[in-house]
Amino acid sequence: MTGHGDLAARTSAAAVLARCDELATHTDLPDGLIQRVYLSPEHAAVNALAAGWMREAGLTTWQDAAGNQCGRLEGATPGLPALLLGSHLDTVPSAGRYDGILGVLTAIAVVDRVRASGRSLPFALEVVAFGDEEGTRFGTALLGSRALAGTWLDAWWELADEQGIRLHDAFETFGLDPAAIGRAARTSNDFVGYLETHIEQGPVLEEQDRPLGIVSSIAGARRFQITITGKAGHSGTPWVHRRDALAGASEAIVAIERLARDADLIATIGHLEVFPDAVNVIAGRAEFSLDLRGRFDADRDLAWQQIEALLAEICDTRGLHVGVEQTHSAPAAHCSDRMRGVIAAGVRAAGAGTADAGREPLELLSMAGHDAMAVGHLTEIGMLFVRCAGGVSHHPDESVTEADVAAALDAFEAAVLALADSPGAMPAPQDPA
Ligand code: HGY
Ligand code: MN
Ligand code: MN
Repeated sequence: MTGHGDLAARTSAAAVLARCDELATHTDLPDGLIQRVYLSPEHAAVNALAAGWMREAGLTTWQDAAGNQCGRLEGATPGLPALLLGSHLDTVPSAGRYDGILGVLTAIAVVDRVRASGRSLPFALEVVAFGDEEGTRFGTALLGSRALAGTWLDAWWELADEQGIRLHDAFETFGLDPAAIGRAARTSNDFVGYLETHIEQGPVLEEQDRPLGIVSSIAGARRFQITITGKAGHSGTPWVHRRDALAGASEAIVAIERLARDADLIATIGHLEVFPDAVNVIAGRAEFSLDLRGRFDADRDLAWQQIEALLAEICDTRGLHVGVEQTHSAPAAHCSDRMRGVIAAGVRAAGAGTADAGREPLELLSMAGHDAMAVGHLTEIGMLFVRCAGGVSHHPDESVTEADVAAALDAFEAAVLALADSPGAMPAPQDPA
């Protein structure tokens, strides 16, 4: 097929969903489960696929110095600042197939549509497929988008994965030069803004019977590795002589959950490891992760101080020792009025003629973190949320409907054109935050 039919076939919701399915086959897990981590062979494979689809859409492509897959379509004149569109292609273990991936493919499809329409925009369009939004391999998140934002920390080179492979060495194995990481950094003058489409990863849109929503802000997250140390011993040891690290960690975990609920925050302990981990041995050491997030950083940080005091109290009472290492911190990010406005215009345009026509678009907080948090250091950010069944994410049951993806494609395209049509479509470059 050539011509418009070919374009429609490439930029339809069905085509985007088929590409999500193709990307899902690039995994390091068996039995149809999905895991794709930063700087892995699977990461290289999906970068190559995305690059091919970007080129089909008319973009010139490159892989940046951090392993992000990038593409660019010039605007009315060459060299203009770009509207950056994108999301991430890495996943959590046993992931769904839309978290991040839908945003990358929506961006490519919308650039394809704009190019084919012949519209010349007052800015270039760039698409980025970030390589490490989740941070599950090396512990700290947003590595790809922080490299692009110029906020990379050299201390990260010593981070190691479960096999003990350092980030520095993983870079070289992937074919990247750690010394060149600075070349991935862009400046505020390179962009007029950043727009990201992402599944909601929450139940609100479904509860409100809406296919799409506008993100108002993104909750800031801090992650910790907490180690409770006691004394391993025979399971027949009398109570008075026991210093049970797992019992102490368990009491702390339940207390952290209660404190977070009361403070309207979200706390997740997703990882727990016990040593020596035997049925008839008192645990000498328990290590667990804590992911703490909230709408406002100050509330989250106050809660963390309370959690530290609570850990000390539990350990004092039980004769245990506690060690804490912060592994990740990202401040809350607010979507700008301008970008929320163009996303709203897109949602209205997509809703025209449907049951959503005339309904004021819904704005909602994202408790999930996103690359937009890092890109917000450079330029204004906006996000379009897409309904996902039951709000389920970070799970194989993650799912979206073709109709909602079609609405998202139309809304995202309309948002890009709304920015192009807005007065002063090229906002003054922002000073880095
Ligand atoms: O952790 C998060 O919220 C995101 O899915 N990485
Ligand atoms: Mn995720
Ligand atoms: Mn994501």
